[in-house]
Amino acid sequence: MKAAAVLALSLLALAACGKAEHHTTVASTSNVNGVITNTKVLMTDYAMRAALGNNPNTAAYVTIKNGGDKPEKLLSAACACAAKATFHEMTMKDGVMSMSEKTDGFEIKPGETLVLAPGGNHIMLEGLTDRPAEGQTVNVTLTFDGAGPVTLGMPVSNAPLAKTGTSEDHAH
Ligand SMILES: [Cu+2]
Repeated sequence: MKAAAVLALSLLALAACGKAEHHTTVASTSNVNGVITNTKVLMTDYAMRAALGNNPNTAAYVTIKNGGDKPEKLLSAACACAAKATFHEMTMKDGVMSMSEKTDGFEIKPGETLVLAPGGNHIMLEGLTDRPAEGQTVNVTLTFDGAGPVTLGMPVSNAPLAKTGTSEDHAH
């Protein structure tokens, strides 16, 4: 799996950060070849779906690995492009998939990975004030209880993440 290779590289970066962790109490972020590293959380495969027709909403996606030794909670998301950003959870009940708002955020245990991806749980951007279009990059800020706020420049696509299933693009 190419994704595993990316993760291994990210973990090396994380290990390096960990050694210097006592020098700073503020989570530092850096953007290296599309992989956001932070002292505690690693974010990959992030993207936003382009606004479609007159649809007032769209969705954004990200994969988050907790590389720290304490649980992290993804508390909220925000985008200047939308009136409101919420988390939506897809649940299968009696063979029917339904979408509901997850108001208490997502907990990510140490070593675990939260996947927000097309067809599954996602960040819902409601009441678009600035309609994201294919090819743009739009900032989304995620706030964690431990790692603090991290802003991701999300590439906008009509088919988000469709070609990044193996993350090869992120590895160079
Ligand atoms: Cu939704």
